[in-house]
Parts: sequence; C-alpha cells; structure tokens
Amino acid sequence: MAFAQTALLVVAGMMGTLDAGASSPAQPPAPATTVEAEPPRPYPTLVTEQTRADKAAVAALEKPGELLLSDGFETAEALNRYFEVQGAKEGLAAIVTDIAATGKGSLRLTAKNKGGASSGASAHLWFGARPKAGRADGYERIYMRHLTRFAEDYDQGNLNHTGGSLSAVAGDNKWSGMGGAGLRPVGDDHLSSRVEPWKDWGRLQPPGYLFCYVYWMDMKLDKDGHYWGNMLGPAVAERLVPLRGKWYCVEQMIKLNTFTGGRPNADGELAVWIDGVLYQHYTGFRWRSSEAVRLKRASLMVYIHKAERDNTVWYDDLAISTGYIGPGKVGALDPMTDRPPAATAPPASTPASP
Ligand SMILES: [Ca+2]
Repeated sequence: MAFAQTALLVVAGMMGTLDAGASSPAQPPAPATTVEAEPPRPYPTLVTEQTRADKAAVAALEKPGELLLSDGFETAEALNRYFEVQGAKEGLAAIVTDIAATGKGSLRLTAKNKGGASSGASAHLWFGARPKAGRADGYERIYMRHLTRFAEDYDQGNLNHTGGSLSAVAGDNKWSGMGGAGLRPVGDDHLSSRVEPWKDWGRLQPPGYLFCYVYWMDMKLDKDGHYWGNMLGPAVAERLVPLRGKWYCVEQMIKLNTFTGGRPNADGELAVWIDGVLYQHYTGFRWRSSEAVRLKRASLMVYIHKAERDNTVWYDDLAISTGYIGPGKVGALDPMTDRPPAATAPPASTPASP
C-alpha cells in the first residue's frame, strides 16, 4: 500500500510539471524522502546454467530430505486428507480409475464450460502442523512433486491457473492468502508459487510453456495497476510445452530467505524440475519479512478464466518432502498403494483398510 501511494504522489508531481507549461515556473520537485520511503526491492535472478555447471550446487539442490507425505490417489478416501476440495460434490474433483500414471487411480479435475465465465476445481492440502512437540509449524524449504497430464483437448483460451502450487503463510488459518489475486503480499502474511502453462496469447500450442506464477513481497506491479502473479520461467530457448495426453513429472522447490538481526536477506530460492531434469532455478528471493511465514500448504488445481469448453487435467503421485524427490517411487511410502513398502502390506485378498 505504501508503494502505491508513493507511485501516485510521483505521478501527480509529474502531471503537475507537464500541466505547468514551458513558460510557467517549474513545479517544485517531489521531496526526495517520498521516493526513498520505499526501500530497494531485490528481484530474483535466473541461475539455471550456473547451477548445472556446479556439481556441488546440484548436489545441494537435489539432496534428499524427510518425506512428509505421498498420495497415489488410489481410493475415493484419498480426498479426505485435503481440507478443501472444490468441485467434489459436482464430480469435478474426483478419484478416477480409467486414467492413472501409476497404480489404479488418479485425481481428475475439470473446469466445466461456463459460457465464458470463470470455472475451476481444486484440492488443497495442509502440512503445516508438525508431528513432534516443540517444533515450529511449517517449513523453511519444501519440495512438491506431482505427475500431471493435460487432456488431449485441453485448451484454456488465454488465461488459466492450472498446476501444483506451494504456499507459505503466517499462522494456522488454512485459507490464508487465498483470494489475494491482484494484491501484493506485504511480507508478514503469505507467498505462493504455482507451476502452470502459458500460451503467450495463442503463439504456442495449448497448454503453453511451463513457468512459475509467483506472489511475494517484492513482486513487480503489472502495467494495468494490479499485482498479478509475476512470471518466472526458464530461458526462452528452454521453454517446455507439455504434450497433451502425456504424463509429466513436475517438482517445485521453495527455499525461504533467512534473516540477519531481524532483517530479511535476499537469499531465498525457487527451482523446478521436469521429469527429473532441472528446468529452472532462481536465487536472490526476499520471500518474506517475517519468520512466521512458513511453507504449509500445497494445492492442485485447474482454473480457466473464460471457460468456453470443458477442460480436464489429471494428477497422480503427489509427494511433499523437505528434500529432493525426483521421478518414480518415493522411499518411505509407496505411491502405488499409499502404504509402507511391500513387506508390511496386507495380502491382495485383504480388503483395503481405511
Ligand atoms: Ca495412482
């Protein structure tokens, strides 16, 4: 809000100068303190090439961690662990068995044709609560992996928000930060990043290339005066347009910034892997101004701004970890069954446990 007011003051000052005309005395310049009230806002840097060239950096980035959960979407009960499922009653968010990457089931999300109105379906997961007493809730660094498949006829038109996202929030309100489209987080509230596709106004085949749609305290203002999510993608030559009807493994990592003497350092990171290959890596994020803002939520969604047809996407093998996961089966839990490894799994004839 402070930035918006400052910008308005500067614009008003410029207009006054222009209106004054060449022969009139110049308007006094805006006080310097007005402009300097907004501290520098560091912006992240794309460093994928440098990281790839540095074995130690890759090893650090791809170091395994503690698996927090995995979900193979094998039974209808799988949806119960999501605190918010938009579209479940209408069958727009459902566990289905006709299409799956692994095992028998997957999560199918459909944005119905609404004659040009917005449409969506989603599932939201909260992993903020820590199981061990005495540990703070939420996490400083999280890797979110999921398999995704766009329908053969998927075409969002222009705008969509379809993909998997990570959010950091302060406090334990699971819905915190939702509904903040067009608004810049102030730093002690929330941040988010979603890996989603963009058709570049029809220049690319649907669904378009994958990039991160990011909200955080140092994001840039859009030309239209709103803080829409900033687009942080790979180098232009490395943009990947997923083939529709094919499964892809997408993994996203957010590492929050540290603090020195209570002041936020610009040392946060954002990385994405596609099918186990590093796709993009950004460093230099000042994600948050408060240490209370920690990673606690993951979401899978389809959202079409102007839905003129049904658009469907499938998700499978979601995993959340404090370290790199990679494609394939996860260690502690089998995404095929959502149970511990085979040695402790019940015989095939035993009915599924709840
Ligand atoms: Ca599955």
